[in-house]
Amino acid sequence: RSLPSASMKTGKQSQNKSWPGRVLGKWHKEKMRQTYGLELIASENFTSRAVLEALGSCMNNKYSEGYPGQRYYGGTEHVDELERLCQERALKVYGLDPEKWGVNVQPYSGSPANFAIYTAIVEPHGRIMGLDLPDGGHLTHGFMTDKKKISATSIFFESMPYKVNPETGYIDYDRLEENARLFHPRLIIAGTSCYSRNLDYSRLRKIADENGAYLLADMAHISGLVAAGVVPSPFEYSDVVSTTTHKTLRGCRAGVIFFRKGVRSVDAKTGKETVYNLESLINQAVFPGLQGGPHNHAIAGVAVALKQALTPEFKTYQLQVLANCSALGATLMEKGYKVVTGGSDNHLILVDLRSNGTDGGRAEKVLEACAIACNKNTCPGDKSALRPSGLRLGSPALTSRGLLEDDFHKVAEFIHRGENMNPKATLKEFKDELAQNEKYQLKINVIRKEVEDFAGKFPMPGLPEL
Ligand code: DSN
Repeated sequence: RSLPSASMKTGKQSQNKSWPGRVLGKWHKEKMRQTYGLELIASENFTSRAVLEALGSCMNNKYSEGYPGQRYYGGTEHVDELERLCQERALKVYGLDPEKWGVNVQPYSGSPANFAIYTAIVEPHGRIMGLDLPDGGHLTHGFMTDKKKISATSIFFESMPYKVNPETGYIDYDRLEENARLFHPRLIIAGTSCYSRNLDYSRLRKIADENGAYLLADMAHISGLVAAGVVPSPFEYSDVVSTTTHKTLRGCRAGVIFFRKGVRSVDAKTGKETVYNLESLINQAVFPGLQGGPHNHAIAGVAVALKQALTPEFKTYQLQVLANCSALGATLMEKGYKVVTGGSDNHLILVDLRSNGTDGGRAEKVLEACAIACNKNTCPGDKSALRPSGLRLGSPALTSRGLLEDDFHKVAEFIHRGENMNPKATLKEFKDELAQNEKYQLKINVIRKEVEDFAGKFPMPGLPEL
């Protein structure tokens, strides 16, 4: 594949001759951007044609508030079958015994899934502890600043974050343990949005138990890696597990909640058993608590993705995601970049640009101009979330296009060349230069053209034109 009319200034990509006679709409341009660019956003992926066909199916048309067998609408016999199939596959993919685990496949995405869990098991203004957003946590894990409660999860619940050690970049479990003893959380969240190391679920379970807290694992980023068994699974240690389905899992955008059933604990003295009641609490919180009709087309897409996750090819893919991420990190470190924690156990790395004299905002924009998509991110110890020092880079999407380690060495070269374009400039200086200096534009366009030629050689999963 080549992009004959590549020009970032005119957007002439939309006139590509390979789609003759079409009035190309916005999504065609987006398809071109995805095909001829390098997608390194760690939370993104390219889903399969089968998933997109399920997502675009007549399942979109059906209302079915309620759960299989207990709906508020008629004509639900097929969506009942679909939802049950999706539930069965979700349990099977993670090797869960249906006697001990249940699953809700209706959440619209990860944020509503997490809010439903809090609604179910944390009373209003109950206490939660999650990894702070600037340290690699997610908004929905209770994010707030000293000035403002940002996420609704910090408005309706009391949030005390835990942090990474700013020197090492690893989670400071000792401090979390100490703070939990003072804060007495109802829920501890083991989940990340930008953390390149495996979590110590056993330690988190111990801290939760000491405080009588539930442990929620939000495995959204790593759920594909967990499904393939290539990173540690959170299920053994967790009471509840949430995930999105479109990141490493490679499905369509949706959310899933797994919850424990059966005995929660046995009193050492009396032998009295306490039983989980998460099933009814969580199902009620999702519907009718927070959502209306389930998105049956999304449930269909998830069911297809889960079937794919059961194949040997899926495991090969996930192993390649890990290998590619290591290759990317290693090449960047060879070129003198600082990678937080010195590497990665999973699908992402965080590059700390402070020693390069630049920041993540400028770096993101330079790379965007070179057709490389990634995102700025705070690094451990950053003082301002508005001017983060790092870049988050992930391997799942490009691995779905068939790139291997050697290709990721080339991707690292492209990143390095882009970053070397006026590296000390601020974001504003870079934007001014790009807007006003024709020679500078030409230099960027040379890199962009090479990136487009390189990226265009790899196949793109999904529907051919859309
Ligand atoms: N916004 C996603 C991410 O980029 O990590 C998480 O929901």
